[in-house]
Amino acid sequence: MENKMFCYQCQETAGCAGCTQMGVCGKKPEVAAMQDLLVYVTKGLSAITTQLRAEGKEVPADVNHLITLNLFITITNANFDKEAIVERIDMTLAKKRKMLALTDSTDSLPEAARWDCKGREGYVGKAAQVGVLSTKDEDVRSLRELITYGLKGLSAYSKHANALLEEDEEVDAFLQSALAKTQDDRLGVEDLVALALETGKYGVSGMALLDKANTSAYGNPEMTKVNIGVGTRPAILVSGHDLRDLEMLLEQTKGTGIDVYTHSEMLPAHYYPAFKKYSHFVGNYGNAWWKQKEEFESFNGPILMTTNCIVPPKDSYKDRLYTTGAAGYPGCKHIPGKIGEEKDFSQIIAHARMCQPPVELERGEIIGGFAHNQVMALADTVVEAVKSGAIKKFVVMAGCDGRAKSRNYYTDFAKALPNDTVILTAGCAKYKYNKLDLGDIGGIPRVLDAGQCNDSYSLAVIALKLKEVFGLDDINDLPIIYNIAWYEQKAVIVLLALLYLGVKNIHLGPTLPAFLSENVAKVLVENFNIAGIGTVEEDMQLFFGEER
Ligand code: SF4
Ligand code: SF3
Repeated sequence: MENKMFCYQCQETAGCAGCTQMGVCGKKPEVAAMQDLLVYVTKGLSAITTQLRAEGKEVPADVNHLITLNLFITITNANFDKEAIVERIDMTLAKKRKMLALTDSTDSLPEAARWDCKGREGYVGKAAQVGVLSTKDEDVRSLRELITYGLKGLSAYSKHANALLEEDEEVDAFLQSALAKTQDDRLGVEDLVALALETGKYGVSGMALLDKANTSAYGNPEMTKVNIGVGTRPAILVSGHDLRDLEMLLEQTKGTGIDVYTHSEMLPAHYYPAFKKYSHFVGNYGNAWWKQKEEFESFNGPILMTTNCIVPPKDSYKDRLYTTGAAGYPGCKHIPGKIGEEKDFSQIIAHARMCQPPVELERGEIIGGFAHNQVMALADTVVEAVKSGAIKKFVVMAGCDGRAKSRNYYTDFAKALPNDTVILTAGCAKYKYNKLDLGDIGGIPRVLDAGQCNDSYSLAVIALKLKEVFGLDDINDLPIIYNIAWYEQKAVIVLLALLYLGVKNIHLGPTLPAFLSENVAKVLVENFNIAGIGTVEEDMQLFFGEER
């Protein structure tokens, strides 16, 4: 069958090879085409800004923001709205024209930088020529996409930091130069492997920037019990990763009689001191993103998606689904607002007033808030527990959740872990085991949730601190196992960041990325000993063989 599209950027890609007729995520071929073109023109603009920097000229912050938001929009499950994507292409071409006029010479710029189209008529034709498969060499294609996906994740994290008025020009300059390099046919496999690792370095900087932005705005996450039951008032559900959006909504709902709940990746907002002052910030409703069809239905009130992951909504609640920022869905209301602007959520609040309160799914509490600052505060207890042998191993199980049945592995793996192990987690992967009541070791919970996927940064900080405390030369000598679940491109930047920090022996599942060619996978295996997962039984034997 002829390809109607080609996308293999996420773990659920069709047949572990590529979505060619329609996305497993629900992305339609015409949306995929416009995403391909948006990435292409963004790479073109990045080549121009990279040259401008080389010529000693300044690149305005709004151009940096345009580039990061463009990439963020193309992340899995972020934006399904073709019209919104086409508008971004229009804006990017307009900006590209302006920036191009500022360069001294256009001779060394790639085609993507020079391509232009005044009307929209040429978009479809061009999109068909610039997709993933336009790079013919399989290994070069694999590395270009690995880097591009890492940069998409980095863009998402940068965008959240920018929303809190934190900038890192070095990160933006690298991001744009790396995007430009994915258009440079002179770069071969070796150069691109080095660039992938350098992307990991900036992944650490990007996550550090966001950590600084979040903690300076809202305080350091602290050990917190989060209610998973419901109240009696009508409410708004907030999902995604953008804490600034949540803050604005909490302020605007104060005293209105409307409650606010988190869903999926917004759960960690409860760990920040600044959000605890809102008595109408009731708790977390439901589980990870892929359960939203049932959970948004029973929530009854409006839902605000601040980022990915959106599942194409059922008609029964589509009119209650609102998007903002990078998120979008055709037919769903989008709340606008630029960096530094106050968004107006009054429509959502008015909508909530007409709705029934949420239906109870469960009762009780879950515990979290173990980002670097909180863990450092407990460092003495943790180190003592390791020295005494009460804690034998830490298992990093960060990353993503997803709908594939094979992900039940992570629940079974968590259940099968020896009682003297502690899980370190971040991202929506936690929903596979955060309600299992795995108990504690001398008061230290056996599941330590640092927060969102970007808070994997905290896990790296904790590992580096432990290395120092135990006087080790190599981070790989720590009693830490890495068994990471991935789904979308934010997990790619987290992975590249860990590789940059020198972490070896990472197990990645439930399947290895389809975008890794055989040779590129081999490079990762040879240099970093990356591996997939086996059965729970096999992996228990592998990790704990003699100790069990
Ligand atoms: Fe397929 Fe994933 Fe791409 Fe969606 S994002 S089209 S599921 S590979
Ligand atoms: Fe989840 Fe999409 Fe990746 Fe931020 S919300 S971790 S999957």
